[in-house]
Amino acid sequence: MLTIYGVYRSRSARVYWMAEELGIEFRSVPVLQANRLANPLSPDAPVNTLSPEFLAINPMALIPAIKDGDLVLNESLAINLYLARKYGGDLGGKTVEEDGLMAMWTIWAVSELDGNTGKIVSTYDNGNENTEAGRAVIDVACRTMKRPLSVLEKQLDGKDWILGGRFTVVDLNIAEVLRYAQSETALFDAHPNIDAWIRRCQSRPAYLEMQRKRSLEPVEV
Ligand SMILES: N[C@@H](CCC(=O)N[C@@H](CS)C(=O)NCC(=O)O)C(=O)O
Repeated sequence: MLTIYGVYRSRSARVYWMAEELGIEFRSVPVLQANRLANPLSPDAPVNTLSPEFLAINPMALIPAIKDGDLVLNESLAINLYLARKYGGDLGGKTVEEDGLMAMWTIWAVSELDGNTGKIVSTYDNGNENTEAGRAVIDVACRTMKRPLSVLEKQLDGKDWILGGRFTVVDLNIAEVLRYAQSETALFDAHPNIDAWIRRCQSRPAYLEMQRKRSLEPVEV
């Protein structure tokens, strides 16, 4: 059975959403981010990204990670490409060409968006979105994403989904990366195709189920 290491309030949500889309049985092993704990190495700390048992799974000390049979993988979006290929049917590529496009869009999401959306979400999480310094971080992140977002906006012109005429792992991966910027509503107001598409992605039953489970997780630990 697939094992997912992580917590819903993290980039692991991407993998939990994928598992819900696939409808496969999975086991979730809670692993907290070490930076949410005052003393992650104390003997009574909950299992976290610096715990020796988790470092044996992912020496990068980051969630998510998965174990599927003998295979151990980390990197959320790569995990999803693997799950789509192995269990995904229409969620994965139907041809080698589609596989190529899925790899391209996913690597694009990591290299052009993820660092910036990560800065936006952490500025909001730290309550700094209205401070001068926080605003400056958000503005730079939004400016840096201008061209990539205009490319995605064009790609979605007249289309419900990014490629293949159906919802695929690429929609899921990019929607999850962009979710971290969703508090910055002006960004989405300026890109109506992206705005409509991300709402379509986020109204899927599997997404709502992931969010339901996420809402059961404590915000503070
Ligand atoms: N590129 C990695 C990034 C993973 C990552 O940054 N994970 C964060 C949680 S969202 C983490 O584990 N942080 C550990 C910590 O902050 O202590 C991926 O997409 O899987």
